[in-house]
Amino acid sequence: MADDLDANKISSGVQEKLVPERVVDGLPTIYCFETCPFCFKVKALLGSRGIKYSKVEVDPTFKTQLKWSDWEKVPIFVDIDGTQVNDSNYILHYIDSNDSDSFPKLGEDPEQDRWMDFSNQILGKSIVAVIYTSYRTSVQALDYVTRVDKFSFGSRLINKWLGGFIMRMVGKSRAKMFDRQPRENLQYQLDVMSEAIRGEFFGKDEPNGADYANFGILRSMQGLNGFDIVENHNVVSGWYRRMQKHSGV
Ligand SMILES: N[C@@H](CCC(=O)N[C@@H](CS)C(=O)NCC(=O)O)C(=O)O
Repeated sequence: MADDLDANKISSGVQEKLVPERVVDGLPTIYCFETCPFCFKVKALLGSRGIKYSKVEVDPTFKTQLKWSDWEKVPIFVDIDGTQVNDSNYILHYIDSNDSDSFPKLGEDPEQDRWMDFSNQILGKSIVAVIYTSYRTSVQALDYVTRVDKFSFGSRLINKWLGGFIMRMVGKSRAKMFDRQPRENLQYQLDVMSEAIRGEFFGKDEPNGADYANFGILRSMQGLNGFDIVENHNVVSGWYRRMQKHSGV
């Protein structure tokens, strides 16, 4: 029972307990890693709505800046009244419903829900399989990540090599989830996804939750191994550019 209660405490979505002391400079605050795909989703939505926010960059090794939270992943969103929201797709819904309420809520539109799930369950895993497809590309990616994320100088080198090794293992396990080879699989998943981009966006004339969710995932790949697949895709490349313009991210 105590375990159940503990498990409930660290759930996705809006948390009961307010944490106003975690608001920085009186602005909505996002706790993130600079290169995290799930964080890009949230930054894209905030950017496209012109919402000013504070950003706390979490140190990926020790996650010191998250010690106050039972939820130990990024992103965490803290609204100006101290409302804590965990998990990227829930955060997108929370921000939208408090802003222009312009995309369907969770459970209102099965298509949007499906493609938001796709961003985490399929697309996120597909890009990992491509980025970390060999030791060379893994160390390259970790070199970038450890430069951009808030790694301490001392932990940079070890994270680059050890992280490169670990992520190569993760890449292998992600690749096993799919029948196709990593590059072909990503191309295939983009083909599948592009059938849902009806008009300019998933949300037709304006982006909805599925647009931010999938764009965020792909945005984290920019500059890394395999991004050429996105850039050269006949439908996704145009959509990606529209989302980038829309969000400024
Ligand atoms: N389902 C979560 C996944 C978040 C997630 O896995 N974030 C990673 C960073 S990209 C993380 O915080 N990893 C650290 C950890 O799990 O300890 C979401 O969509 O927000």
